Amino acid sequence: SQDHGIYRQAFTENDLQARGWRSQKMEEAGLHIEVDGAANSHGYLGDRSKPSVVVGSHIDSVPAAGPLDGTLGVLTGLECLQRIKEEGLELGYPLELVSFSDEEGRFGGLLGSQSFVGDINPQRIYNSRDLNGVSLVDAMKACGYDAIQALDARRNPRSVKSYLELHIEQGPVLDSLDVPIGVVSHITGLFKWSIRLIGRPDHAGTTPMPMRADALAGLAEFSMEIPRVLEENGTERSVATIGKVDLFPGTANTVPGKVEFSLDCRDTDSKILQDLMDAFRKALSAIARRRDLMFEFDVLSEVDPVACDDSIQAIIRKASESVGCNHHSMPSGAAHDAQIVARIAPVGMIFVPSKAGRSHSSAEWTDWEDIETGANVALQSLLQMAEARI
Ligand code: HGY
Ligand code: MN
Ligand code: MN
Repeated sequence: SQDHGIYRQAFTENDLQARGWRSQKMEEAGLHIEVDGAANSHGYLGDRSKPSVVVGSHIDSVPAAGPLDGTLGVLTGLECLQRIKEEGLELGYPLELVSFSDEEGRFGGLLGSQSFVGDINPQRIYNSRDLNGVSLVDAMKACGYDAIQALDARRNPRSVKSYLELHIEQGPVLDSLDVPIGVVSHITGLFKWSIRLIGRPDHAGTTPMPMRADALAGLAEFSMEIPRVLEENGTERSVATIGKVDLFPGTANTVPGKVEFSLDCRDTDSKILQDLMDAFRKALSAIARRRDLMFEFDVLSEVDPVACDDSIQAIIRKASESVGCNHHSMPSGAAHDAQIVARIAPVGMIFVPSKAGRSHSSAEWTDWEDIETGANVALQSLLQMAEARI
């Protein structure tokens, strides 16, 4: 693409191709492969009569993405299992690589891991549509999957011992500290809404300003309210983003009768998130009243913040020291499959630095030696978590 970004959104042709390549690499690594009803791909190593130590992430991307978000965790996980198999190491617990479907939220968000923990229902499956109106059912069907089977992807919690995810930081902290390993303490919560402000389409030339019900003017005012709402109800970690806007009818000489836009809001504290939801709803209703607009919104995703497991954090710190590198404890401002898996098992996350903190952009980059360090820390951590006999 001309922006040099990657377009591997869930259940697109690009995703399907990447899935094929990934399965081939998992086969070559000698893993036993299974694909569940949510099209999560699993690669097993060891005696499955015991609960698995799972290592995972996702290969689907946002539009115009970089090369590493998600994919780095799946491929370093694959590399670790391949090495462990080649060395013939004896494992106390089986290892399981999982590549989750639609982490990025073409259809709401974290679909694969939510299916894995049994957190989805037929209504979510049948109602999910992407921002262009394509249904999850149709998109999965085009890739050869039957969406309703996602209900069968639910794992017996007793079959998962623990979970580890290596991921790029996607922020500037490690790069600015020049520290190669982040030990994630907790993962942010979020809510994602699709909001509609509905006014009245009118002639741009004949309608006097005070008589307009201009939906875009309402959005502009709401966007300017965000800093105040965060200041009054949030913390220094709170963030809110309007990432996508559609105007209707979208012509130069018509007053916009309707706008549809996304709101993504995050914080690591559930109570704060609740306060921010209430405050944004109040702001929207005040603007709608003042401007003779109607407003409605759909909740696309609500994800609780989670704390990572202390003992896995300690394992990651020890693994970093065993490979002779510094580490830094930090929260994650991005959402991850790990926070969903945390509902059924203890989880840990390893961050590697993102150059200048860039991500969800073709500027996303991590130096090779940082990738190698991260993979080695993941390998040592997995050996500890699976109680390998070395
Ligand atoms: O939006 C996120 O935090 C993640 O990249 N899906
Ligand atoms: Mn990701
Ligand atoms: Mn992402």
